[in-house]
Amino acid sequence: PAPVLLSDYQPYPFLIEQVSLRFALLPQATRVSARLDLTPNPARPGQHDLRLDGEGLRLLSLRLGGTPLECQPDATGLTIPAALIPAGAFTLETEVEIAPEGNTALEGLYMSNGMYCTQCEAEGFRKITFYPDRPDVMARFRVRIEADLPVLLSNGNPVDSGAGWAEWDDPWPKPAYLFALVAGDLVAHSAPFTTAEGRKVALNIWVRPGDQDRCAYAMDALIRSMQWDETAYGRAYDLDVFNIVAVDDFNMGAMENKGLNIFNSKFVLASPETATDDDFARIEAIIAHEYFHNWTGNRITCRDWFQLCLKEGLTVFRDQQFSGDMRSHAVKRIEDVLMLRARQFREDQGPLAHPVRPDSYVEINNFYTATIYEKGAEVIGMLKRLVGEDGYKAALDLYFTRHDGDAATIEDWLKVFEDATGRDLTQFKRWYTEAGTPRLGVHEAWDGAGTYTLTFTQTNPPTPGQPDKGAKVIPIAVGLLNPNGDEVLPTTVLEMTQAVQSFRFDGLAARPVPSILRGFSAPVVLERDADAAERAFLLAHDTDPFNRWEAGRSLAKDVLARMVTQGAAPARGWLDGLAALVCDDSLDPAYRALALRLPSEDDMAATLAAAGHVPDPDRLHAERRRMALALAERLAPHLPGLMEAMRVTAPFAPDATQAGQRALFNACLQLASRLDGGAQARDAYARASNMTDGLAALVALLDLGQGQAQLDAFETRWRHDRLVMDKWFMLQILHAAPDQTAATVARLTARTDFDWQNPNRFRAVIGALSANHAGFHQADGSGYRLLADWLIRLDPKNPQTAARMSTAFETWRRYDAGRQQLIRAELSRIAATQGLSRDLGEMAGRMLG
Ligand code: HT7
Ligand code: ZN
Repeated sequence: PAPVLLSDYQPYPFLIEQVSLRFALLPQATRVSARLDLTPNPARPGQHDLRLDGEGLRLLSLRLGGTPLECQPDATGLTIPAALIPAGAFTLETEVEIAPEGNTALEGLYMSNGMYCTQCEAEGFRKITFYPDRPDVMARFRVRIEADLPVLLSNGNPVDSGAGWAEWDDPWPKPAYLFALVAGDLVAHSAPFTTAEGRKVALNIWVRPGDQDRCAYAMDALIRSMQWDETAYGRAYDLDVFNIVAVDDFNMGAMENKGLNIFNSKFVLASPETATDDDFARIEAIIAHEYFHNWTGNRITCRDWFQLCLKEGLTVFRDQQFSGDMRSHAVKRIEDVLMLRARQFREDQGPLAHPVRPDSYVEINNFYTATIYEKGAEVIGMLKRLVGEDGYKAALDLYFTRHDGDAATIEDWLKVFEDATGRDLTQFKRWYTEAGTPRLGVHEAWDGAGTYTLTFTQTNPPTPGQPDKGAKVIPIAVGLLNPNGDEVLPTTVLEMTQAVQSFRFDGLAARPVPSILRGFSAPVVLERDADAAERAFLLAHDTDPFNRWEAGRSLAKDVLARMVTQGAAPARGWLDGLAALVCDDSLDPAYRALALRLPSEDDMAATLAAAGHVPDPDRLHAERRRMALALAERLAPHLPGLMEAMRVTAPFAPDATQAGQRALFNACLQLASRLDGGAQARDAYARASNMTDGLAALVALLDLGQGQAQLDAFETRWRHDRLVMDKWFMLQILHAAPDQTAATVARLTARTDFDWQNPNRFRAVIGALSANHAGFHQADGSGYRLLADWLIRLDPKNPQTAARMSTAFETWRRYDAGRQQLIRAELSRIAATQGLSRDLGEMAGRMLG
């Protein structure tokens, strides 16, 4: 298929004043009647055909201005010739039939456990009715739902209802991708909320009967999100109801439909027995993210899908700020950077690299990526660092007043910053238009007489379709420490705009130790050949918590790299430095737990490849285990005391304090298990009263090649709980020995409860296969073959999920010729599959290059 190009954008020739929809819901034959009130769009003068998108719709009737019209749709929509269209305002009425029960792609109107639900972003509305399915067409929607079901929901405010029907009206014009409908046998967990403007809002979380006692945390997170957006951004909610529905079959995390958010049940339902601390934190973040979209995405939406980062980057940035405020900014920043490096840097370094604002796509669903979301958020973080708190606030206030009700662009976004702060952002815009992770080299000079100079060199590597790039604006936050560890220059943001640029610091008493890129002030790879002593010094003294952690991290990566490439022993300096940090009671336990986390095998493979080595996954796996053992031995004298101090005795609370204590306790348990043959982990599993502790103990056992009895007990207890069983499936694969991974997947996929058409179950199993680095990359190609087999099987049912999961292959260039050939063969086999979807076809094609 031909790509869609940003440069081809033209406004839609018609405006839609009002949409009236009527749904008569039946699993095999739902009738959708639509009435569109149209007028010509003054932004596109002249006579135009009326083109409506529509896919898989059986057209039953069509009327233009009340008169029946004979007009046959094609495979992608319906065209009404310009000659038939009256001047001025007119109406178009259609009636179509669709079959939600057979919709396994989970786009458009589909069914999940007897419940009707919708997913319209990005282009799902065209599977519901004929419509201009593009985000710049914004209209008011009125919806009538008819079904023999107790709960009938749509966007906006409820108007009226009776037995078997309900009507909804959304006063806010919106694009079709924000349309939603839910109908089912549901129960609500409800709470009232009054906005700062005095509006009384009914909050409801709708779930299947029996799940209502697992909604309290999501509701609490929603209320905190609503309050936070009022105080942090001055944004209040704008309808009388806010509904959230939990759905078991869902392609992504959640969807911000106006007034009717639809969530993957995994990101709503939680109790201490069923959800881990990480689950609670993720629920909080996703509830906040979807709620924040009400302003950044819904009130101000995107002109076209190339502008996706306008809403996603900004909303991720806002949810990151929120989570930092709710928990710990330092821990949140480290977690966000770990994720950015694991997912976005990996994307930027491979065949799928694309700019934060791409300029072409084949299938838009393939562009809901870490680059759009996470790098999109980083770019906003840089803007904020450059213009300061006040400039950021002024720009955001201007954005909301100037663009409320608009379908906006990245140019609009940058213009509000320019207008609010007087800055020229022409060069900064390259962050949006150029792909790739800049590499930042550092050279230091000390003149012996008080002047210290840092010279930075940026290189912007080529990416697919973008061989040459200009210099970027890079905010480099720097601090200087003197040799006794005192800070002589507090954090200062240097603004790099040239390819090579020097910054001078005068009046220093001694040669300082630099702390560069504090808080990870820009999404770049810092290439600094600091020696181990300097890193150990920063690990002990840096006042910037991110860079302190980063010093330990880079030390650990150096140590592991030397173990892998030179057969070195785990370095004493790293072990001692880490031990001192972990035993420092003045530090947040969550932070200490993060410091104990070893670099992942995937991260190490990327690092080794960037340094010119060919990573050997088996060796990496073995050396990482040896590293963990050395750490366990070094910390052995401290582990009992640490575990005692971190033991939570109070009743379970999913807050940051308790979660931090559990994280450090369980990190220590993990290490202790390497020394005691699993005795403490067995005991911890037997005593665990919450999922966090239970799973941590189970993982410790699985890593020792034990835990079968515990897995069996777990299964017996949770076999009827889908979400909990997803964890059971996933853990066994994630922690399988490399040569056992494919066999474990084969055993688990043969079970009758491997419901592969449920995206959560599919991701739990097949996603875990590719996340087990050494297992996936077995030299015999068994991991690659298994993944390809399952993608080919899933694709006809659910192309979106199949395409997303194919990204496991994106790193193929890192590995040896044998593995490269095996992966390419699997990608070619996928690409050659008859009837392959546009989604998976595009991904396979791009990865093959
Ligand atoms: N805006 C949403 C992105 C999305 C999506 C969600 C669920 C299923 C399919 C989807 N396609 C795109 C979610 C978000 O970013 O908040
Ligand atoms: Zn989003």
